[in-house]
Amino acid sequence: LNKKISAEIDHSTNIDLVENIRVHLLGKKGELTKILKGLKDLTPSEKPVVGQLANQIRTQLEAEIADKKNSLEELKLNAKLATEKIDVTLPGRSFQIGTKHVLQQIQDQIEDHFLSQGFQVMYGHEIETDEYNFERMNLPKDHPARDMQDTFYLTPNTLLRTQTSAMQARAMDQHDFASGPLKMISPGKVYRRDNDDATHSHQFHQIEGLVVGRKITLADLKGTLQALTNELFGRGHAMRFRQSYFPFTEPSLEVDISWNIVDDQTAAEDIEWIEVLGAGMVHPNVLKMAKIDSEKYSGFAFGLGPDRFAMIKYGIDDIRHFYLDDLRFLKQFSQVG
Ligand code: FA5
Repeated sequence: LNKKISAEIDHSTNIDLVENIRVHLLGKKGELTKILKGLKDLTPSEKPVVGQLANQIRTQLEAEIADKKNSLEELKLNAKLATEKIDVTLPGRSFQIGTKHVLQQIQDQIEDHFLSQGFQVMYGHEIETDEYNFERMNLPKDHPARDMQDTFYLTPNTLLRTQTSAMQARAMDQHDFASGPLKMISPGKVYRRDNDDATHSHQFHQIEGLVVGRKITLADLKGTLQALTNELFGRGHAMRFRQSYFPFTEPSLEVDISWNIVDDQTAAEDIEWIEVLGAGMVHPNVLKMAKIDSEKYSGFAFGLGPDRFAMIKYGIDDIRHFYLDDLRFLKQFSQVG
């Protein structure tokens, strides 16, 4: 029996077979177990002989089974390690890392500039009420100047904001003037039913600026805008102020920046201008609607188009490039900013 089983154990190729043998032999109804149980029926002289032999066989076979199990476990582990082997010399897989969109980079630069000048940054809502987008900006329901900004209405009183100026009144409502002047910028997306072309998009960005305090003048506005453009473009691009009209500012002006680099020698007709922002002194009606005493306080405001700033800064001739998600275009800006 013991030789036969030894051979069986030796030939077993997996742990289940070895376990089977163990159960057949040493389990509750196993052959050896039966012999051991049968000892009690033997004669006193047979008992010690058979008992000793059976126990010896049991010890031997148990050891063989344990050895076999160990070696089979080891084989299994080695096979597993072989298939899961990692070749650390293989080159790694590279991941595509996204970069900040060029428009976000320009917005960050402008925010940083104004933060350094003591302005706070306020983010508004793309869905606005007619009240804040128009009425509080001195544009009552039937005002003809509403046509200047063709609007996407959602309901008769809610719309996709056409200008970040909608944040002016919200900022004035929130500010405690006893604590000092209000100085804020408000960047974000705006929407208009404009026909898309090289310099117009139906969805674009604006950054509103608003300063309200004592003795704020047009000179402060000009200085603020000059400081921004100097920092953003260096001094090679010329800047000009033109008289304009907005219902919420008086006087109003628009600012153009030269597309090309110019100096004192450049002839006026060789300068290519692009309009980048509207601005002016806050209209007394706008202050009044915010319950601010227009005798005591004055302010300036501007609304600039960062998309156009980016076009000038990086020499991009078509605004639509920003919105087409062409990676060949976008990847060019992975290193700047
Ligand atoms: C306004 O939206 C005024 N809210 C600006 C303002 C604010 C004036 C505060 C006075 C005081 P305007 O419609 O001109 O104005 O737009 C301002 C700037 O947004 C433009 O100079 C231009 O840079 C940009 N812009 C306007 N329309 C588009 C468009 N369709 N696509 C891309 N940029 C545009």
